[in-house]
Amino acid sequence: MSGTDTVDDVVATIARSAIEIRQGLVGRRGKADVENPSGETQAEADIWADELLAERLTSIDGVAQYASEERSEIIDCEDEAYCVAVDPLDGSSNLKSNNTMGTVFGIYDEPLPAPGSALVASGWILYGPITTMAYARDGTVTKYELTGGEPSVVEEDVTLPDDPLVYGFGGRVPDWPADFREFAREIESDSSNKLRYGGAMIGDVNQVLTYGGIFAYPALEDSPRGKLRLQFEGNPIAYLIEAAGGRSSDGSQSILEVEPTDLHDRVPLHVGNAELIDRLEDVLE
Ligand code: FBP
Repeated sequence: MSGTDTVDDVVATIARSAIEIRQGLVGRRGKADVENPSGETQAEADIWADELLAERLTSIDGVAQYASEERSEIIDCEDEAYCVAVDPLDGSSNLKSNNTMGTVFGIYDEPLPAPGSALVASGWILYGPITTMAYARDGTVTKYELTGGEPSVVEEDVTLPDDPLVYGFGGRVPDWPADFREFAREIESDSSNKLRYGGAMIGDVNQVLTYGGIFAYPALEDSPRGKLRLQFEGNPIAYLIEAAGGRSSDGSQSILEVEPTDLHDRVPLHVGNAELIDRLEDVLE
């Protein structure tokens, strides 16, 4: 991870910056009184982490574009190769209560907005009791622990466990469409499944990667595209979960097949063990 090509340089830079981002959260837990392009009030830390990553990633040779959930416009660079999309702080509303958060990144080889099929690598940092990174490239997933020095590998060829254990579904239950509610009831009524929902997608998806299961932020009655953003959250998560042997779906197809129309498009997101996503698609048909 010391940097042999642009993709390695991007990932090494994000991994190094994550340690600083974690430390820099202290003193930046307040609201910034500004809205992001999706209309959500930003935390001071959202803006700070975005600026830090923008400055570092746009100065890497071979980075053509930087885009973030926290800014409306893409930053274009002079180089032409890879386009980096990040959610600098996923789940930043958890800052107030001091619960889990993450940083999500996707590295595309097409100009943004791009479909997930244009991803060459993706990953997430999890700010939990320790800082870890899950990283997918070339169809394999590796988990690292980050301490500030060289990332140390804790697990290679990570795959979802065969027997699913956990589930977490976002959005208010009364806002779920009837078919999703039916699917959720089916999952809940299986006594081998346990609820895990922490309000930061990365924390919840990381539980699925670790224990097997399903995470969804589905379409809602008054928001048919759900809440999560395709470029910054949906695609990177789907790419990694699929590389780990799982499936992703927007309800009818892999999230990686969804054609974007706008940088800040949302997508109904369902990821997890293939058999659960198959069942979900049957119910949502
Ligand atoms: P932010 O990145 O803006 O915090 O939003 C994304 C997110 O926080 C996800 O991480 C999480 O799954 C979801 O929103 C939680 O939403 P809700 O508060 O509706 O449960």
